[in-house]
Amino acid sequence: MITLYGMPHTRSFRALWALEEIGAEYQYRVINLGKGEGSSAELLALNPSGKLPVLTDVDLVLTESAAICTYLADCHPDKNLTPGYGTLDRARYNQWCYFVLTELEQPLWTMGKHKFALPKEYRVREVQKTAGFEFMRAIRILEEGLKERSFLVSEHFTMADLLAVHTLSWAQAFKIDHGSLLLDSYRDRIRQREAWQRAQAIDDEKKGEMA
Ligand SMILES: N[C@@H](CCC(=O)N[C@@H](CS)C(=O)NCC(=O)O)C(=O)O
Repeated sequence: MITLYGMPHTRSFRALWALEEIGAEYQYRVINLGKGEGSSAELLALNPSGKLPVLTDVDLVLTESAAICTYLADCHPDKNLTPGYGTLDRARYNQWCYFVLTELEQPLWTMGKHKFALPKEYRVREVQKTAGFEFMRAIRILEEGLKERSFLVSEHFTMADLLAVHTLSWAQAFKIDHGSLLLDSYRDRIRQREAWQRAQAIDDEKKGEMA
C-alpha cells in the first residue's frame, strides 16, 4: 500500500493530487510541521531533511514532489499523465518540470519565505524586488509556452501541468498578482479536474482535523 506523508497546504498537495489522478489506493499520514513532527524519528528515517512530501511504496521511499508525481504517472501509463520514455514529448515534459521547479517556484518561494515563512529575524524585505523580477521573467516564459496550446506538453494534461498549476495556485495564495489572464484561465480550467477537486477536499478536511 502506498503511504503519503504530508501536510495540508504544502507541496504535499502535488503528491495528493497525483494520487487522485491515477486513482491509487493509498493512506495519507499527516505530519504536523507546526508541532515539530518534521524532526520526529519516524520522518527523519524516511527523509533526513525532515521535509514533505514523502511517498513510500513497497521498498521505495521517495522524496521531491516532482519525482513523486512522475513516478506515480509512469507506474500508470494507461492514465497518460507522462509521455513515454525517449520521446520528444518526454524531453519537453522534463524541460517544463525542471523549469517550474527552478525558474518559477524558486523566486516565488523566495518571496513567500521572506514574506511569511521564515522566522522574522531571517526575513529580508529587499529580496522581494529581485525575486519578483525573476518570477515575472518566468511567468512570461510560461505564458509564451501556453500561448497557442491548452497544455504544456502533448495535447492533454500531464504532471507538468499539475506542477505548474500548483505553483500558480501558490502565487494566488501568496497574493502575488502576475497579471496574466491567460495563466489565470489555464489555472482555473485545470482546477476543474475531478482529481483536483477531490484532492482539495481531502486537503481541506485534513487541515480541519489538524486545527
Ligand atoms: N523540493 C522539495 C521541497 C520540499 C519542502 O520544502 N517541503 C516543505 C513543505 S512545502 C517542508 O517540508 N518544509 C519543512 C522544512 O523546511 O523543514 C519538494 O518539492 O518536495
